[in-house]
Amino acid sequence: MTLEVPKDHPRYESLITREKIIEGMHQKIVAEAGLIAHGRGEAFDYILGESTPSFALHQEKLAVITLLLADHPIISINGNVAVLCPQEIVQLSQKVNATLEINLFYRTQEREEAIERVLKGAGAQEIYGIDPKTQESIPEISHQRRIVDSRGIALSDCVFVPLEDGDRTMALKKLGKQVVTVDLNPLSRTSLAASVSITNNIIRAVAEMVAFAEEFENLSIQELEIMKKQLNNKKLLQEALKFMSSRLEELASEKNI
Ligand code: PTJ
Repeated sequence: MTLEVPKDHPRYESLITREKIIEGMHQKIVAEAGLIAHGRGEAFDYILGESTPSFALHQEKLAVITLLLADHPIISINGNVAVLCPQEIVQLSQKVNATLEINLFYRTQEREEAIERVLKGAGAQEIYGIDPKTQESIPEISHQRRIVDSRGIALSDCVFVPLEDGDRTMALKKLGKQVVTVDLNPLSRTSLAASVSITNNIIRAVAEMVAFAEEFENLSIQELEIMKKQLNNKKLLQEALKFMSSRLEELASEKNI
């Protein structure tokens, strides 16, 4: 760790997370642009109040149900995700029966190997996306993320793509796949285009998704379908924006400033 963060610092958790991202960049896990993405996420988390509102719990439930109902779910991993919640994302993959696939925007072999080590260290058994023999290209995407695993994203009917750029979300949707995402910015192109958007910090979201997956593991397909019908992605995304806007109103009131 590059900075010794005092335990009594009022921003302790946030500073520790920031240090993890910086350290992850030095270890070639996180892309340089991952630091910029993290800062953008932090700003939205501030507006959210750095805790999980009830609408986000509903979004997470919908995401878990969608993954549980999928025939071939895949969880796409990038550098930020690998550093922020490695154990939780591996647990989630086991609970919803989804294989992990490393898929990078700023793709290098060094980064792929570093991320593979992190995931294996967190307990992952099988990891797609790193074997050149099983790679293929999605023509709808022009950048590095077009390279996917023929056993994984290429085949899947549902892809969980946390902290994603908008292009791939739209391309995956065009290919008929369901896309689940976590993005603190409810107005990002990914949040707007995904089949299920979670407006929450990935650190809280994935831990809460693991708990939902445990709660739902013995439910039948019919029971899951009934719960799914009661949750509406578009309405929940609207709730996210309304929540943020009313929190800003409240923070701007006389009693707070
Ligand atoms: O590891 P790579 O090479 O695949 O690159 C990963 C990044 C994140 C750099 C790449 O996907 C990228 O450039 O993403 P964007 O377009 O910056 O989008 C990242 C989104 O994630 C932004 O909308 C942020 O608000 C959001 N975000 C950042 N940190 C968090 C977050 N959302 C949830 N939790 C976070 N901790």
